[in-house]
Amino acid sequence: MKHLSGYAIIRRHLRRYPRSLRQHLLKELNQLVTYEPVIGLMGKTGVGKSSLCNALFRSEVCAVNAVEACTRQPQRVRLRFGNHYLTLVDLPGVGESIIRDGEYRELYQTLLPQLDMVLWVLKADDRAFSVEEQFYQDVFAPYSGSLPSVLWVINQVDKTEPAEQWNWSSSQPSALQAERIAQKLQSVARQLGITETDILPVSVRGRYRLSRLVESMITRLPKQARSPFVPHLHKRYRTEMIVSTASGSFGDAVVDVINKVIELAPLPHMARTVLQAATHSVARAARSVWSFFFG
Ligand SMILES: Nc1nc2c(ncn2[C@@H]2O[C@H](COP(=O)(O)OP(=O)(O)O)[C@@H](O)[C@H]2O)c(=O)[nH]1
Ligand SMILES: [Mg+2]
Repeated sequence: MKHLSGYAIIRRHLRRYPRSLRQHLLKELNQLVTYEPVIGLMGKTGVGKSSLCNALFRSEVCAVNAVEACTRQPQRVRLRFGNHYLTLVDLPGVGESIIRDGEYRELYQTLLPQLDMVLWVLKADDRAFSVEEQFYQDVFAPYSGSLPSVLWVINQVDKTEPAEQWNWSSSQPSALQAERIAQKLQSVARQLGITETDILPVSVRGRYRLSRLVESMITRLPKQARSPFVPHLHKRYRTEMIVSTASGSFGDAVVDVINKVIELAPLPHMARTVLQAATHSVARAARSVWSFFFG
């Protein structure tokens, strides 16, 4: 129902458009609204991937095809909220004791292009990340395509020594812990050859910097994936920043779609100019009905 009102408002803005063009536009718009983001999860067993997803997402988990035991195929979980879907792919390989040379390269060659982004989760109390480093160098670095954005998450920073100093009531590390977390970040960046801005220290159990994580995720997601990502978040993470980033990107995507459709349509020059001039009012309408679709 909510979606219908959103479409009704947009349809009204499109009433001067030629019929065929209007239908084409509504179809493209529907694709923007129903786009299903796909997020890859990397990280050894026990780092907290499942805990993190449970902390961020409110959606119910949909049934997925039963996965055979011992499969090397990625495990997929599909989340649904209303008409919105989000797929989480648990990526296999990292942390397995024996990785035969090149075993995963081919699999990732087909997997990586399907992903909108990758969350690569590490554990703060791990001393070194040689397994991750090796996997990253062997599988991600040789990938011949444009890599999806990778956001590195150092989870469980509440365990940073002296662990008893963690302040559970304010969800904050002590000054000493904070200093060591910053050092950890630097050493991870150095070891993996990545920039510190791509690494985020969090604690799922300590509810530490999860909002920051969600904000980093939304700016790393491709534009068309941002709005459909939002309905799956718990309410506390649907902040003003998240909503304005997502709705702004939705408006941009609508402008792109309108321009593309007008460009392709067989229209007299005059009509094209008139429609192009109206693009921004349609995009403004699209932004204003954002909450009908994604709120
Ligand atoms: N101390 C602490 N424990 C955590 C944190 N996040 C997850 N855990 C625990 O780590 C264990 C493994 O978590 P899980 O989500 O199953 O990891 P996964 O194998 O990566 O999916 C569980 O016992 C969690 O309760 C955290 O931030 N701090
Ligand atoms: Mg798990």
